[in-house]
Amino acid sequence: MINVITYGTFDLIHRGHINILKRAKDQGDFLIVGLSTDEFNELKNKKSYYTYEERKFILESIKFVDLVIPENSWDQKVLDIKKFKINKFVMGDDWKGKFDFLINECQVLYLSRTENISTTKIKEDLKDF
Ligand code: C2G
Repeated sequence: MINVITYGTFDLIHRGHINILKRAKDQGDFLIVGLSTDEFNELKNKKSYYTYEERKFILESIKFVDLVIPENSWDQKVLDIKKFKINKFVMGDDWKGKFDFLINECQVLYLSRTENISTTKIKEDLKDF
């Protein structure tokens, strides 16, 4: 049983999010998503349209996702990896290198981001809609 984990805000779910979730799940058997809480989003200087509960509800309905846990801080990843016996940590390659310190705990994979889509782009495009 290969356990995979990834983290993010996943606001206004789009094909870029689905792509990373699908490919993360393809890396193993069980995918855990550390979902940024509204409070942690503030620390990330991110404001999400949907609340944590709404984003959690949406993520839990995605077939690639097996478990959603709250992401409250930058420092919880090592504990999460130990707690959930994680074998692979996956992030989009906009984070390349940023989580290499996890290499002592599990495999660290950065997968290519999906081009031409982002929550920011969606918000911008909707302004002119
Ligand atoms: N992503 C992607 N392609 C896009 C947009 C996002 O592959 N076009 C990926 C990101 O690389 C990330 C995941 O989708 O791996 C979630 O993206 P965000 O919700 O923007 O998450 P982020 O703010 O990067 O938070 O501790 C890690 C942070 O919580 C990551």
